[in-house]
Amino acid sequence: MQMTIRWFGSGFDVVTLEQIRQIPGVKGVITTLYGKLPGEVWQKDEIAALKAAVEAAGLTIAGIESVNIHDAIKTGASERDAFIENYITTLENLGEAGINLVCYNFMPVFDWTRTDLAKKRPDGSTTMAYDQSVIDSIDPNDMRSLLERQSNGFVLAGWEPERLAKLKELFTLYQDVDEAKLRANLKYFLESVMPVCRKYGINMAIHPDDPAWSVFGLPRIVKNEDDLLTLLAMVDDPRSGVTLCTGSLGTNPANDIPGIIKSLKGRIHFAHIRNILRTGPGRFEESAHLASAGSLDVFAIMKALFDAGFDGIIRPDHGRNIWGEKGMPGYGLFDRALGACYLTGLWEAIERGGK
Ligand code: DNO
Repeated sequence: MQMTIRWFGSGFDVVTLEQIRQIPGVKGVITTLYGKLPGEVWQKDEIAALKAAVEAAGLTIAGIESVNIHDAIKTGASERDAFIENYITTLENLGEAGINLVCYNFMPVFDWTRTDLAKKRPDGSTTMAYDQSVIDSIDPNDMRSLLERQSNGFVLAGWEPERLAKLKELFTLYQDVDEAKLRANLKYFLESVMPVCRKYGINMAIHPDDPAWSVFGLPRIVKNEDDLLTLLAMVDDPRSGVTLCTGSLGTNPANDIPGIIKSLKGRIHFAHIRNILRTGPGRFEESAHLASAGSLDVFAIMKALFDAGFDGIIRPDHGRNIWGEKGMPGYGLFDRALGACYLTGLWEAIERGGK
């Protein structure tokens, strides 16, 4: 198991590599070229500069989150082959640089969705929360302004303003895309990129839908164990795997995460571990990582990973905003550092306990 922290890059992240390096047990970062739009090629010199910055701080790049996928690929539009070519070139350039983990998602229009980015908790911290009744009562075109008002001036991961400026157009693009079509488009994409992944040993790790149900009537195909097993069988190559995101899958109480870990054995390339507190049907808020702080049994999750022989990359996921930090919602330093230590501690105890 390798513990990492997500870092958005100089100029985008207010958390520094120097701070990350001082978190016990963390030797690598999960990073990205944050300014890139889906569909653009990541050039070799840009990747080299990112790598040099991380390595100069005494860390390594453990993987990329995300190389985002252009909507033409997700919708199967006629320009998709050109964008897939670009994606392959990006993978080649990453592979040449020795980077071999790429997290991506296949969510239509919106990436992860929240309705409140700074919900006050009883202990005075703030956290991100979701309430389906808010989504049901607003026009999807208002989502952008709802989140931008609360984002402390940061661009949220996967919420590129350039794309969201064209929301109406995006919804039109997806109007004939149902789950079956989205799945077929994912298959087409994965089959196209597998040869380059095999060549460079790159693991593709799809991120589950967050929340794990349809939002604004859009199709969702990575919501539960059946979806995950279907997509793994559909392109049955060990290079095509999963990002086990507990906070996403855990939004649906029917998802038994330790059970899912067991059945995905060997195909989990990356794990995002965090806890959430379910506060009612279709409602949840992000809690501290501790098992006792939320609805997910984080100990049982780590134990299931250990028992499945997981030896991949983990990161703590969203943190609450604590100690007055002015951070990107979900991605401040303090609570994620606490999360990393807790998860590393659990792992150490499980590993030693087993001996
Ligand atoms: C949010 C993240 C997502 C995730 C992408 C993966 O915090 O979990 O933006 O990175 O869905 O492509």
